[in-house]
Amino acid sequence: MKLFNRALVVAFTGLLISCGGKEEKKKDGFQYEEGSKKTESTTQTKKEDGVSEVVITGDDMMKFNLKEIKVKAGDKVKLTLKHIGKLDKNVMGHNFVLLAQGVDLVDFATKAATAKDTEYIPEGSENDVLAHTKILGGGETDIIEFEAPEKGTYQFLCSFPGHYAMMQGKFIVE
Ligand SMILES: [Cu+2]
Repeated sequence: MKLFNRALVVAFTGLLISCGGKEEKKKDGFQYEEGSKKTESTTQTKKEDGVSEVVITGDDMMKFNLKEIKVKAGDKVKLTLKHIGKLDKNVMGHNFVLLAQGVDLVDFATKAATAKDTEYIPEGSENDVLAHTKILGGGETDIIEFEAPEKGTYQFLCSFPGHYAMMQGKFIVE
């Protein structure tokens, strides 16, 4: 019985060590994904001369690869959205919408869902949206540049109808 317990402890420790090893690989904070593994991920930014570069992908499973994006205050943000799926934008369209602080994400997404003619950015929402890409279908990419807003935590989402529940995250300026 004692021996059995010991074996368990060893096995468990091994598990911890292997998990730790995996984390290690991400420590530069910049991980390239080519549709292989899914990430729960934290951030994908890189700083170069006052530019915070962000690459975020959306797929046919209605998912962004990032849940959290971090950029530096005062930087220009260069954000690339890639749709790595195959489905058409009328079926599985994705965009990236960064909301101003204090804007309710669900309220916004509900309004946006009926704004097909303006690519799901509701008319009159200029003050609610800090930045957004166009709607993309499978294989498409859009790149946008904007000034990082002031320090704080913001929310981002895909405003294609029904996607916000799965496709949202935090945009942190620090
Ligand atoms: Cu979407």
